[in-house]
Amino acid sequence: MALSYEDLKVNHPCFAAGIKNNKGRVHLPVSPGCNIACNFCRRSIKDTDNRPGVSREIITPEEAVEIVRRALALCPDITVAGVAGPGDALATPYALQTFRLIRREFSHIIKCMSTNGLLLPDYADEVIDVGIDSLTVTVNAVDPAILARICEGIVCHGRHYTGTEAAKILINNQLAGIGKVSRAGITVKVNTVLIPEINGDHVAEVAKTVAAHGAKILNIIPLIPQHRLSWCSVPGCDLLSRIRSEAEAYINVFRHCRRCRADAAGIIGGLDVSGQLYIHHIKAENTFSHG
Ligand code: CLF
Ligand code: SF4
Repeated sequence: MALSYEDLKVNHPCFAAGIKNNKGRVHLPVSPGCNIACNFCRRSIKDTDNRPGVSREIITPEEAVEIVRRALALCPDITVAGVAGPGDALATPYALQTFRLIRREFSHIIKCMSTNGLLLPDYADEVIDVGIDSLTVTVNAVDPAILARICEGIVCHGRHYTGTEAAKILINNQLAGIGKVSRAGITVKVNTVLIPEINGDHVAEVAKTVAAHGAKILNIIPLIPQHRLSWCSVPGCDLLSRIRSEAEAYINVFRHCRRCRADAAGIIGGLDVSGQLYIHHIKAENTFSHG
């Protein structure tokens, strides 16, 4: 049985609407590939950038079990094992394989997964079956004309779609998937990347729509302008605060997001043990995480 939203508020660092709870998380970068093309996404393997989509390395599900063991020894306040990229958790089978192994070894840890939701209707039964406690779906618009400006295209069941055709499929699948896992008792968080020039006036509509489909909490993440959206502006504190307040009319709002890397580990905004866990490769910058 998945943990209740009330339990997650106390024990999961990203589900505490209001006061921070100072619990930790370890991200397991097991998901290299993606099946959609967000215009702001720039994934990379490096150790410098602090943003989603960046990881020092990609690990196997078996290696992930060992990483969780070491993370708990380094930071006993870690309560959550999460998969947040660097690609999409459902585009490859490794995230679900990882959670099956973790459930066997660490019965107490909260299992958290983040996805773009394209394949959620296909995999909802498996998500429920592996015992995911908290699921994040990134929904950047619920209007196909707006989403088509944020996401260039998708690949679904072997076919490539672009424009509003792609956006309609993605929105339908996200909302159907959110409904299905919510009805099974899994707490759903929605992440929305706030892009002032594109979806700034649309976030309240996203909040209203995802709440109606069962999502419990919304995390509005300010855009890091890069890749094909490098022309957009960084949302200011006033705008972010106003839009979070508007959304709060429909759904709980999470305000402590730190736009974690795909290999983040430790306390959000506090003790960081990721450098001691993921030491294999390259040097890097700060990027996008799915959390
Ligand atoms: Fe990781 Fe995301 Fe789970 Fe949290 S992060 S998969 S829900 S355990 Fe948290 Fe980081 Fe923000 Fe994500 S602060 S980027 S919301
Ligand atoms: Fe895929 Fe996430 Fe990048 Fe979008 S932001 S293209 S869903 S990895």
